Amino acid sequence: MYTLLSGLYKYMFQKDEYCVLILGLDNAGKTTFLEQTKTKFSKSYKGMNLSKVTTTVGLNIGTIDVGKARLMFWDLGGQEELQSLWDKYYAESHGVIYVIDSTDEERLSESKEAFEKMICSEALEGVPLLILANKQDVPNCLSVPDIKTAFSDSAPKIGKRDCLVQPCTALTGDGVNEGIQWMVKCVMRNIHRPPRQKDIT
Ligand SMILES: Nc1nc2c(ncn2[C@@H]2O[C@H](COP(=O)(O)OP(=O)(O)OP(=O)(O)O)[C@@H](O)[C@H]2O)c(=O)[nH]1
Ligand SMILES: [Mg+2]
Repeated sequence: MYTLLSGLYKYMFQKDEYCVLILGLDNAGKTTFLEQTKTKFSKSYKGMNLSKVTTTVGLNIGTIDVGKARLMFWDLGGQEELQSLWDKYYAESHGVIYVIDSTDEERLSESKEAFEKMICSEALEGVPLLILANKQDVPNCLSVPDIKTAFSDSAPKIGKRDCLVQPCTALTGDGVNEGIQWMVKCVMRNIHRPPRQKDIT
């Protein structure tokens, strides 16, 4: 009877846990996105004043529950000297959110370089990838089609993994819900896939 009840309790209340990395150049809006996500998805979280967000040296963490999934975010600093730390987290992650500053055309090629280096990592093979075209509130910013065109030759490296380019304004929350719901759907589906051939020993 105890086993039956504890099984039922686990089925009803236990969450599947997934780690999601938030990557991108410094100033892209990663920490603002994480704060906005926590505010939107955690009733008990009293959001911080987004104008107080400063550059990340190290990492910020955050957890949200969406249905049966618990997402644990690692928001890593994007400054050049911190990018070398990103790959230490790849093996543990179930999803990646890559944030692009749509107002910064000058640094778009730098962002693409960091992006390509990241997606070429074997440890991230098959991991769902959400690309956020952030700061869409700013007039004349790059649109999603602009960014897709600029990143078009990365497509073969992205391969068959799930990938979505989502317009987003982390400051106001526009596009945050859509991005998170997509990620939840992908990580949950991914975890139930059979292991990749090369993982079978
Ligand atoms: N207009 C506008 N500004 C934004 C948006 N999201 C973030 N910002 C601003 O962009 C700046 C950088 O935001 P952060 O969230 O600190 O950027 P980050 O990617 O975490 O940067 P690092 O921690 O240095 O890697 C801040 O001044 C934010 O207010 C947005 O959607 N629209
Ligand atoms: Mg930050």
